[in-house]
Amino acid sequence: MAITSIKNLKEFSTTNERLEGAHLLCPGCAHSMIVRELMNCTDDNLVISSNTGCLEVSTAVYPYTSWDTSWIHIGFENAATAVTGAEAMHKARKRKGTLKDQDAPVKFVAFGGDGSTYDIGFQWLSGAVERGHDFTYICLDNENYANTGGQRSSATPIGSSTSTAPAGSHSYGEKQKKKDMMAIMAAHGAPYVAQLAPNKWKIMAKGFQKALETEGACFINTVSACTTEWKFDPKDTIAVTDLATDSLMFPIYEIIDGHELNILYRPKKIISIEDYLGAQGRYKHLFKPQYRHMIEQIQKDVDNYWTMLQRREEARI
Ligand SMILES: Cc1ncc(C[n+]2csc(CCOP(=O)(O)OP(=O)(O)O)c2C)c(N)n1
Ligand code: SF4
Ligand SMILES: [Mg+2]
Repeated sequence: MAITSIKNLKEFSTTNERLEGAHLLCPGCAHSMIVRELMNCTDDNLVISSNTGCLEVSTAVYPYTSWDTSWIHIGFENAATAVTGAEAMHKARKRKGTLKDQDAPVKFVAFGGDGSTYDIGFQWLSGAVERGHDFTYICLDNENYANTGGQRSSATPIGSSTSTAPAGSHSYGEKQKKKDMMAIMAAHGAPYVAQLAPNKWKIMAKGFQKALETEGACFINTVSACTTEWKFDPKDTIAVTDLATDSLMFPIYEIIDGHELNILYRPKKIISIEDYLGAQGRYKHLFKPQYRHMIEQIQKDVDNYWTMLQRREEARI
């Protein structure tokens, strides 16, 4: 694989412009940062699929497109299916010798939101990973169905207020805990699974490169801060993402071959979950006296998860 150098941010971020500006994502949306980072980390040809969601509707408004690469838009369920179909065809044509350039390196990548990844496209993603196609699936996890008005998904964290699980005088908002997609994908035996965040851009680029280099089905969950539904100022996207990684609400780690767990980022100073929640309007109600106990519960859950990750890393099982 032709890897782009990741020594210098300015150089890295301008080397390979394959997602053009003038798209219609909200100012401050992290989706485009993550997509651009993926495209900048390799010089290989890319075949990309995106299902319906904010990324797709905002980057392909007929007759325009922001995608300067092969790009397939497909139904909400099928980002994994579409790109793995292309991968299977490429493999077959390579075997038969019918490609125009037999040796041109090509990588296959699917982008899906959490609504499609954790819920509506889950079965298709599971099938594609189980079949072992050579592709990378990247979930843009903003913890809600943003494109259709901020409904809860199974990635929505407990205590968050959404349009279908609103907080009010009788409810603290979402009642279910977030689905552990990393564990589920690792349990498929995927050769490479990682959780990454755009504020830690070098770690993210290295993780993307590792996934692209690894043969087989790789899964990456990325934290994608959503200014509109998380309710913070668009200029604060990276600051809020810093709070997400440094409070360990989004720990950064990888799992190799379904079992070898490595923590990729250890905050110098772990900040309180209260600081992360307090920076976003979707958690505002938790600071009222009747719901403060939820902040303690969330902190406990985050602490327990971090302890589990550290034990698994140490155990080297
Ligand atoms: C089968 C199906 N169900 C529902 C929809 C409507 N729909 C389109 S985009 C969307 C929300 C997408 O949420 P997510 O996947 O999390 O991406 P985001 O917009 O948050 O980036 C929904 C529900 C659809 N297009 N197809
Ligand atoms: S609603 Fe959220 S995910 Fe959608 S474009 Fe705006 S900031 Fe991005
Ligand atoms: Mg979403």
